Amino acid sequence: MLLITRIIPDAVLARARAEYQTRELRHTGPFDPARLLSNLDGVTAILCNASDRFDAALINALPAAVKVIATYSVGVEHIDLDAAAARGIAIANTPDVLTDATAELALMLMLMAARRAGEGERLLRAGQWPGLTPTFLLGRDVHAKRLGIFGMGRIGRALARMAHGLNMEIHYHNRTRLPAVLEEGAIYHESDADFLGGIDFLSLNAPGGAGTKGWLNAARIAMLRPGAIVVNTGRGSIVDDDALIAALRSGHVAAAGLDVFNNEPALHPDYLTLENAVLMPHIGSATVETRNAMGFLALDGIASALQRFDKDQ
Ligand code: 8YV
Repeated sequence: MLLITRIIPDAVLARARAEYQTRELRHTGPFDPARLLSNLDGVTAILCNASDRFDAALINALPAAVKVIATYSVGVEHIDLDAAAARGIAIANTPDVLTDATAELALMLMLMAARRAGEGERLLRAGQWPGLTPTFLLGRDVHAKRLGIFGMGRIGRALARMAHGLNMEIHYHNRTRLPAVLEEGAIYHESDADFLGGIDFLSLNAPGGAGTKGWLNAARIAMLRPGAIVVNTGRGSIVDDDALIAALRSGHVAAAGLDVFNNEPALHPDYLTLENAVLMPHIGSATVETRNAMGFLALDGIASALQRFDKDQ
């Protein structure tokens, strides 16, 4: 039996029901481990979401029959991988199929933040457009500017390719330098200061977890050029919210485009007071095509894991 924690696209649910007996929690809001644990009789596979935290305590409480947890996400920092490995529980995620959709959203946030699109829309809807003047709602050019990508993985590289279309110069900072074939001309910076001091836009595309938690802090924000624009479609945990909010208030960071937040969905309330923050509710991969593809890939991962388990019996 396949337990599905959240509401998933109809096409994916239809395939899941065709392939498995399903138990569908259709859970919304904060994850409820107790509810999950009380619904696991007969379950061999779980399809969860990035907002469902499978810590060691929960994984150790799972019945022996559970052989695979598939997450409807590329990120896996919500799952204790060591605990799953110790239990012999396979983990499947959904890489690649969401790369371009997420990169598109990062590009959208760069453009919206630079061109003050959120402010413009709010002004129009509030009936406060004063009409055309040469200085009304001036933003900043994006074309031919310097884009710095923190986390030059699949999504970061897809964003770089899209930014080339705007004649942007690409810089990046990674744990390790990429081979030239993957760099595609992007300029690698080993040091934070070199990286942050030479860019106009910073896009955060690194994964979450302990290795990147709080990376964009007050000290690194101070290394950015005055007027830099920050975009985050990676994980909210990368950002020190208080530091970014202070920089947005001072104008040192001219604008931010944020799709991910610490403590989602309870984002830091001060973001809501900032006209120069463009805010999206974690919709990086949220297109019909991409979420279907993610679901099908997750089901493929479940099938592969169960086949491996049966073969090993
Ligand atoms: C998920 C995400 O797709 O893929 C990830 O890591 O953060 C999101 O794009 C989303 O959590 C699915 O509901």
